[in-house]
Amino acid sequence: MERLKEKLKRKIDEHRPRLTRLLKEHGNKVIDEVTIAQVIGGMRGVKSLISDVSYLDPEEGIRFRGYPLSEVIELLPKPEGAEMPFVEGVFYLLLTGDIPTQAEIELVAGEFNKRKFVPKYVFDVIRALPKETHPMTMMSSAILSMQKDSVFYHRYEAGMSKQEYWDATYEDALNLLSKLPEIGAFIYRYKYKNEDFIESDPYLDMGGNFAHMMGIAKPYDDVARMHFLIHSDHEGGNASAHAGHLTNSTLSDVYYSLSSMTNALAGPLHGLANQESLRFLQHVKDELNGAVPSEELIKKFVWDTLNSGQVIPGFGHAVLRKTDPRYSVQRDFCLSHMPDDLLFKYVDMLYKVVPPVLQEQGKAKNPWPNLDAQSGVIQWHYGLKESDFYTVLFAIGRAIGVSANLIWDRALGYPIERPKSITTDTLEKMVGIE
Ligand code: NMX
Ligand code: MLT
Repeated sequence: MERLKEKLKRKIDEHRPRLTRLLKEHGNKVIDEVTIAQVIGGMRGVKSLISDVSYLDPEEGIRFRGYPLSEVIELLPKPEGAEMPFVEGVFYLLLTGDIPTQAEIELVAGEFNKRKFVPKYVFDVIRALPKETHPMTMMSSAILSMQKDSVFYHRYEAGMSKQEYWDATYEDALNLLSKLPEIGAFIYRYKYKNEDFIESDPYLDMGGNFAHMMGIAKPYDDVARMHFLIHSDHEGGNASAHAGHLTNSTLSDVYYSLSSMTNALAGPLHGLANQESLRFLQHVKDELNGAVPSEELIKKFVWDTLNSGQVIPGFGHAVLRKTDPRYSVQRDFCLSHMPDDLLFKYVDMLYKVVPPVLQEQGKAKNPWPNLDAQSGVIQWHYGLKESDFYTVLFAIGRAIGVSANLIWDRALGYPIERPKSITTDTLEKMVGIE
């Protein structure tokens, strides 16, 4: 059986000539135009990045290596008795484009297992922060603290050839990915569970072990697998993936890059929307004294929020123009595992009420829910009530896709990212404003 790194090397060797040909024969072809609205408006929709790991279609949603989410869940091997696939298999698919066999997953799981020991100094860094520090700051600091162990950094210092960049990045990615669930669980038990830590279990898969270290019973192992899977990748332009890619493009290593990724994810318009969404739901529930929600009351609440100048967290998207399939996967899970959960009834009522209200308001280009509108309620149901921890779960998942991208970025030798900025004066001159 071909090992993951051997397979990757073969695929890299096969892919490189495709880029060489595109550059040599078609390098000057125009594929997009940029308007002033796009320059001022956060580069929305400008085709200026390349990633083969996943692609986001506005109507259909995300495809991992060409597979829609429903097929990813169906085709990837699962632990015995589980509904959701091995997280290790998600990494394998994103990295290679192939659906792994059970045996191939076991090899990857073995690789993760032997690298997952977290040095004590990392926990000391977390402990050195005030306990009220946001868990995302703890996560990012913990990641950054391990930078001194970067294989890429040390090999670069020793004069590594460009041809080896991807290999060193691969080593860093596996070393770091294997530790993230351990660090996440540590932060959780440190911050909210009186430092009552639970030892990692070397015989469990990544999702199963995370549930075990969090101290949450089944089916939370499947919740963890589903969560890491659906959050792993969303093509190259989203803020966290882009922040990771940009940092790595300077040949900063995976530690610096995933810390950047984590920092970008910590904003309320991006990953932190899962925390905000749960808080919004709780707020509505409190206002309604925990009653079963009525359409009229929720509608009034949504309008009040909009009229006070706030966004409805968990709704809208920069690219998607329909309900996020990642929302639907989670909704299906709720319908089969927790249909009577009161907070889920609120979520479902928001699904009914918010899109028409946003349409009537006429600002949001996409009135439909994104994945953040559904994720918190599942965590809440299984006892994870500390909503400020939710984005750490997003970060562990997102690191899988970003790492796969970084390895390919270095394999294909993508250069330092450096778009051009222009001044308002220049724009005004361009359009003839005196
Ligand atoms: N509630 C209220 N207003 C909204 C919403 C919303 N959910 N979504 C968009 N708008 C507004 C937006 O603020 C903007 O207003 P203004 O012109 O006053 O600046 C206007 O509609 C146009 O925005 P769009 O072009 O539709 O959205 P954009 O691409 O700029 O931003 C989001 C996309 C996702 C940042 C935006 O929809 C949003 O703020 N949603 C709520 C926060 C959220 O759920 N974020 C998570 C996204 C997924 N993720 O995990 O990253
Ligand atoms: C993501 O998963 O990164 C979000 O849906 C945001 C995006 O794609 O822009």
